Amino acid sequence: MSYHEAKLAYAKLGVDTDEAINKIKSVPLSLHCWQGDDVAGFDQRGPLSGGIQTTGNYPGKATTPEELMADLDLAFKLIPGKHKLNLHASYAIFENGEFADRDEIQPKHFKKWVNYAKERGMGLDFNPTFFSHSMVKDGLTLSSPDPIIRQFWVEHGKRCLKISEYFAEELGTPCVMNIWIPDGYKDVPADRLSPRARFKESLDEILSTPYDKSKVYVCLESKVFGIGVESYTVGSSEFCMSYVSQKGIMPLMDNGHYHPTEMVSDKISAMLLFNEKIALHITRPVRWDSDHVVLFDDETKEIAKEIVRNNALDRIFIATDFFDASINRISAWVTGARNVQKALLFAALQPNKKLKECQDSGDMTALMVLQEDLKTMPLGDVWAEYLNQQNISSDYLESIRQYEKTVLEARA
Ligand code: RNT
Ligand code: ZN
Repeated sequence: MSYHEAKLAYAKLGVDTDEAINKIKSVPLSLHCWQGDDVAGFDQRGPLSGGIQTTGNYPGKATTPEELMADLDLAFKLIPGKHKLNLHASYAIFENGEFADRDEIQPKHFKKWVNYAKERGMGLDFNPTFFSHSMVKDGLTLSSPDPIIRQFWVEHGKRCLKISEYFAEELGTPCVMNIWIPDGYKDVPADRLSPRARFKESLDEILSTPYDKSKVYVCLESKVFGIGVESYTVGSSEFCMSYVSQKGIMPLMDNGHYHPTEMVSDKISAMLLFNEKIALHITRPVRWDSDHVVLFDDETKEIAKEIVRNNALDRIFIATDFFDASINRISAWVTGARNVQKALLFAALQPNKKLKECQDSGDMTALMVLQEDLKTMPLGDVWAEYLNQQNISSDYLESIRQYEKTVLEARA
């Protein structure tokens, strides 16, 4: 089918394909830097910790800032649209033998990233890194009973607020700063209250740092469990939801962070009624929070539908969060990000008014028939047209293979 025919087919349902393309073409995604190097970062050499895991050993992973930047460039080139880059504090860049620990990092350690972003006209988002570090004691950071540990991480959080503000000021785009801590227990704890009370106090302390709320949007990411942290997670959903609403900061929902039958797509509408803005980590949990590359699957589509049909594109910060070390990492970025975009386009192509009328008139029969029909509508042709308009080829494997041969394979 051609775009013209697809346009006619959608028009029969009352859907304008040009309008749909226009709606999604300027939606910025926050692309996570950590797919490029298996969440290693540049500030320490220890293993990845905190209950998250990368598996695989695909050759050519980025091990220096220059390599990561080059890989990101290719990914951004192959992803349509204009996006933000999402950095973790562990990606600080130290020069001339200098080093600053997490409780000492400063904006200057991210100057190269700011330059990178400036040169490409993109914004930056940020994340304090509360994992993969020797000051994580017994798996705990902000909730540790040890005041020295807690203080170290509170200071880290405060410094990250300053760095986020620096990003926003330098780039003229607000910076979303997401707080996620890995704290929890492998086995049944004796006291579930005190760690949460300490987490709350630590967060209060971090947020007592003055920062410009119009420039930095702080959010808090909840989680149900992690590897080695199966029985108890300090930053549970209830904790985080309650905390953000009390403090007027943003909730962040990662769709790998709930029980497998619980769906983030179903939570979005509820959160929109009580929060001006919300943030998402789009990932693909396979049986657990495995952070597989995002596919064009049912839940990704359902999440996109909730964003688009509730007119929430400007109220929801969409970030990607996955890390697969078993395939070409640039391809992982591009596949995952394109699938989020494709899902948004799919959502923008729904005859939402018609569907809603079926629901409101109680005609669930027609609703089911129509929803099933929509699954085989010519989305692919509209997607191809969108890529075409953006001057982007639908085939990205070739360019990635080329880069793999010339650049990745040359890396030791
Ligand atoms: C972990 C969280 C968190 C991390 C990143 C690296 O389960 O999803 O968002 O993936 O901060
Ligand atoms: Zn996440």
